[in-house]
Amino acid sequence: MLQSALMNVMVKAARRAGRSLKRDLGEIENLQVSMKGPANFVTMADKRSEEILYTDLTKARPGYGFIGEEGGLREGADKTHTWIVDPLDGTTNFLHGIPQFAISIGLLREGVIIAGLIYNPANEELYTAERGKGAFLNDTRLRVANRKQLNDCVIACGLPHIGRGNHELSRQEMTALQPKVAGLRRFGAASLDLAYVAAGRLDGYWERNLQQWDIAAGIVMIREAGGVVSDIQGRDVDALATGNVVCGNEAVHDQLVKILKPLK
Ligand code: 2AM
Ligand code: CA
Repeated sequence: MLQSALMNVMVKAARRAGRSLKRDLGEIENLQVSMKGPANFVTMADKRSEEILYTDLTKARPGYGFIGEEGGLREGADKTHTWIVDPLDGTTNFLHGIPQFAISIGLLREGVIIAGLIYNPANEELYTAERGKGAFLNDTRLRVANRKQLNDCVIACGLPHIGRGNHELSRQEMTALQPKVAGLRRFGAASLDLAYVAAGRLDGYWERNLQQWDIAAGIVMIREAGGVVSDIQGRDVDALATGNVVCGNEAVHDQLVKILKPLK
């Protein structure tokens, strides 16, 4: 695959941050048994990853703004471009030594996501997409799955955890979907769920209460793989404002919106 200069920059930064996360994951596996537990250590791992990404991306593209989960917005001189970065998506998985976590980098130009990268350093799966240039897993071009009947589909979701979101609404969603689909899944890293839909592994995915860095890269990934992504009301998600997302091929997306939208 011929990689653009921009994607080269993103890949290099992600691989360096990925090495840092992988080292830290190894430490966590030792810390699991300690009394204090690994929570503080994970926060450090998260921050280390973000600083690597900030340093590398800013060095290669001086002036671009940077929004990171840990450090918030760091403005640059160039107001048209902003990196939207999750240095460790799937934190709870990471904390438990479950190798389902990722670095997610999106690039916003004048309100439109033009490039995305999602990288799981645990298995070295690297998902990349640029607007108009397709989506890839490593060197392989991606295409969303073709299944159109929900009862053939494996659909992933998010579940709000303790103290967050609307648990009753989440149960209503399960009740509505469970009898209609071949399987429901809950993996715990939003960026990878989106990447899996782009790769045709999952037929669809929805989740509420997300942040822009969880989904920025995944949105362009899904679109470049021929899929459809919106918020649960069916509205465009480029603004990244609503924090909820539903996606799949067009047929699956539309059926999911139809089922989920009326639930309150
Ligand atoms: P995180 O691991 O970076 O926090 C899990 O359902 C997904 O929701 C993960 O991608 C997780 O990202 C994301 N998420 C976003 N906001 C969250 C929050 N306040 N609490 C837990 N998970 C959150
Ligand atoms: Ca996240």
